Amino acid sequence: MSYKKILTIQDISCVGQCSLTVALPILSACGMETCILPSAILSTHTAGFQDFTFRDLTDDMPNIQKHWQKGNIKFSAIYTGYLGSTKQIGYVKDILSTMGTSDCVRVVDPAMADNGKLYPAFDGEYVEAMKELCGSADILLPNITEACFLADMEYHEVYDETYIKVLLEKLSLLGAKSIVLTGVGYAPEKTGVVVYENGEMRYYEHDKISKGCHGTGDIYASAFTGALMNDKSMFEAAKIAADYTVKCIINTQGDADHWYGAKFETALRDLIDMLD
Ligand code: PXL
Repeated sequence: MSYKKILTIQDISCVGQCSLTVALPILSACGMETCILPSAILSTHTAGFQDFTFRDLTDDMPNIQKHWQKGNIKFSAIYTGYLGSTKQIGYVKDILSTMGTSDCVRVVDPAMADNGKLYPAFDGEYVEAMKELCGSADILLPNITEACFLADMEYHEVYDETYIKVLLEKLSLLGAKSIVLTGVGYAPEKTGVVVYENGEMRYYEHDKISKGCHGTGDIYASAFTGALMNDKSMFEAAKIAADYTVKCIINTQGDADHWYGAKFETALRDLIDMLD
């Protein structure tokens, strides 16, 4: 594997183990030079903490991009997550189209919703803008809730393979080359991930840990991107990221004080072993 430079664009939640505080260490552990573009700075994430602060960094983005362009800085991969505003999505779209090397891989995690609901900061206008960003993705990485918002399909808790197939077909019309759909389970005690490539679905199923954790979408997307940039196939990367995320959840279970995130640091050694 050659040494690669990745850019990840998402928020800094100062406390809460999500977004950049997760992506930066995981991608570094995967052997990548990891550059960041913070979309916003929050005192904590928005899922369960009250009265968090929020500084939107939308207006800083064009100048940061211009500076990089002057220095001819390019990235082998660009991975986007939780963004700061609808206007910012336009800037991020431009960064995706101009800041990559000729073989750049663009991974878009449309981090905006879970469990059938949008996160508090987002609305229908944001969803419409996110649909546009999906068209710039080589790989789109939604959970089922996000996929439903993006494909204008009703969210169901219980579904079958036909529902997932229709969801992926509709989603692919937004223009992403491939889709990795997370949190897909056809039995109560199981979950997994569907990799949709060239119209074909491949499923990796694993045990569902009854109590999920906040931030696992970011852990998954970071590990997936890190594995992919280690020359793993999309399916192998999806599997490694799933196994790593499960390990993080297992290592967090049983600690009631740690309700806000997953102890992903405790399993970094396992992730590195999986890449070997
Ligand atoms: O993990 C997704 C995420 C990222 N960033 C912020 C969030 C959330 C989920 O709620 O609130 C600020």
